[in-house]
Amino acid sequence: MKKYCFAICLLLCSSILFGEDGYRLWLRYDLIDNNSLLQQYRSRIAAIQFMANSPTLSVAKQELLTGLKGLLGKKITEQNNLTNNCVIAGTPATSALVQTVLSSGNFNLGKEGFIITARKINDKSVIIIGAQSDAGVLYGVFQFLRLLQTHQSIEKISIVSVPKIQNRILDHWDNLNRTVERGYAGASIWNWHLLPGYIDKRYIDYARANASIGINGTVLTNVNANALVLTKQYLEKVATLANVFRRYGIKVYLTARFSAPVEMGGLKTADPLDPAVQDWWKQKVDEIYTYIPAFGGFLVKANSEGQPGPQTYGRTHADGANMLADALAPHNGIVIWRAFVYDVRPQRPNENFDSHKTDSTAPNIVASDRARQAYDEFKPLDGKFRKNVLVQVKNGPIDFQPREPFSPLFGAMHQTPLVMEFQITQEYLGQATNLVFEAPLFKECLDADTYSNGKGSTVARVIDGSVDNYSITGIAGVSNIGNERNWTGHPFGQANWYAFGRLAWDHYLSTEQIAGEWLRQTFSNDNHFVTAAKKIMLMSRETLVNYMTPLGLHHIMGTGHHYGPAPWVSNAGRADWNPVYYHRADYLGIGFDRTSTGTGTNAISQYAPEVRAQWENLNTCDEKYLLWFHHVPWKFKMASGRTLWDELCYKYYSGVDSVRWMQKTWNDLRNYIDEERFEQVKMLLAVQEKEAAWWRNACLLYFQTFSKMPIPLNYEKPDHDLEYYEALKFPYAPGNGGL
Ligand code: BDP
Repeated sequence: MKKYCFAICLLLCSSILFGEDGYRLWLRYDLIDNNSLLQQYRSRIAAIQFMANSPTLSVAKQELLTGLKGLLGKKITEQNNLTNNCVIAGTPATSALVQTVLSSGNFNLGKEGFIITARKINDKSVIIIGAQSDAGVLYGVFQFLRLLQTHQSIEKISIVSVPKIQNRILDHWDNLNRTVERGYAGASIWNWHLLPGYIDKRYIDYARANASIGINGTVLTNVNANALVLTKQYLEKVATLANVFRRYGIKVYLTARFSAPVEMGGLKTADPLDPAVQDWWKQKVDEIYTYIPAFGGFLVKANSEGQPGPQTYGRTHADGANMLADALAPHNGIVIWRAFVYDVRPQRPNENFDSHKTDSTAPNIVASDRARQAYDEFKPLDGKFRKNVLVQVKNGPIDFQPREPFSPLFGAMHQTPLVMEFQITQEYLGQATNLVFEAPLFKECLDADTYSNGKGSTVARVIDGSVDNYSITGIAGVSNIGNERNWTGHPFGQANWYAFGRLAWDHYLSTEQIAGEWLRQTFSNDNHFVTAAKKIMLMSRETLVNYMTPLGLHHIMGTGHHYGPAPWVSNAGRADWNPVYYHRADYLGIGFDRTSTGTGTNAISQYAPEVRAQWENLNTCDEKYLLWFHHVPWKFKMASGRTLWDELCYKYYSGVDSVRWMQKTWNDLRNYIDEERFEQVKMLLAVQEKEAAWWRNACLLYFQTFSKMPIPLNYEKPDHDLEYYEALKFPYAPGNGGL
């Protein structure tokens, strides 16, 4: 009996320890399940030669040993001599062979690049993982393990990989009380209360995961900043995290609350031109570097959504950024100043649009197109920032919507390095219940041509510095990580963290490749599984656009928590927080006229002529952006031959149909992966199907009150009336800050 209990306990423990709960992310390193490949790998990788004389090389070596042991199912020995089938890893400083190989070619690896190459040296077959820096070796090791995990041939391997963008950063919107603004995966992983004494294993696994995809920076705190993090008590905690992360090549950044000199320094002002304020920041920055010698710098949200900033004192964004930049410059720190601003022209409190008006020429439209504001404010400041200031721009001109055209700022700032800001957390993309693979959204923006310096000036080439020769470059993703066991809530949320890192390293990678790699490492290398699951991933973003905001609609979600549809809302605190401000449905039609015609806001003029030409004409505008740029009559004839109203119905219905297709496809995959994650995804897809139908029904019933046209009869009927949807309330929807 005792024996029996013991066996059960063992079984339970091992399933708890080794169950597929998602904790291991894409770094599972399970035994290669293809026998002939396993034999090939085993014979090719008999030993390693790896002199690890630094913290970074030590973790790289440890990772290589752990990974190989798991994947090959045997302990790998270490060799100091050149032996056959050895993997040799290092820098010119730690390995003479690496030095010889690197100096034999013109590799330009820079600070972080690496090579992986199969060579014959003195008759011995070896694989070299070489880099100029320790971090480069670490990235090379992870790439090598990725090749094995995804079952690639390593026989004639020859890879040279160099990141295209220098600063590849995760932005955490984590508060010091461990709530996460727009976080849907539990509490913040930073356990401030237990820091600095207690180092949670998660910090190490977080760093490993980031390093494995090339992320080299982390902003620990919310852009809606709390000055407390700049106090000694918190800096000690930050220092502990920074120490853990440094060996993985990751720098720590903090958000700086602009009013900190008043709030914590006891000064009367935070005016950036006041010498006492400048001095306060200088001293504060010097102090930070005593705790965190490799501190990256500050991320700042100023004069936006109630945050303090230089305009509070009649100064410009450049004045504010430059003050902080001067304090950071002696330490090689940088300032990342956000362009997400829309406070400058405060609107009258009751300036709302009455969407039931019979004409669409409401007053103040021109003055208050939020889509224009970042450009209007920042374009005049181009050239006025210090060398160590970067301006961080959200991918679209409004706010991380399911689809937006790229922000016009990407084509406008020739003298200021721009950082791309993507939102990985799915605030507007179904939060943690919807399966949405974001790589297609990221790529759509990165591949868009700004024409800012002739054809081919893509957004990606602007931010990687090749269009305007920026000397510093950056890309940031707002994190979707929390303390849920699987990090991201939805198991497929991990793919978005992964995709962000991979694209930040190399924006030329295709969405197919990223999805495939991730699936193989995270679930299975079975080709049938990968092909089917990849299809689900690749269609998921367009599917979501269809059931939420097709044809260029945007910002029609619930107030505050942003959960679910609420196109009817017209009473939010500011005009431009209201869905009716954005869709402008009336009896004539629907959409926001941003053209240069009399009724338009002329936001379109912020783009290069070649870009405008794609969107300016109602009859030729890319239909993806039709209602973003035009107010379109309900009976307007679309490319499909349908009226606009029928097309809108068609899109909403096809969005829901696609989710059903995703469900069906997933159900067929039961036998290919573990029960645990299969069931999780299955349940979440069922939730997603309900939410998709809810979006469709609520939006169409509401817009129908203007179009007065029927939902075509061949479609299933909405299961409730409009009043029902309008009455739904979600007081404790997550991610909204409130406790
Ligand atoms: C909006 C979020 C808000 C953020 C803001 C920002 O709803 O919580 O503070 O973006 O980026 O989308 O600053």
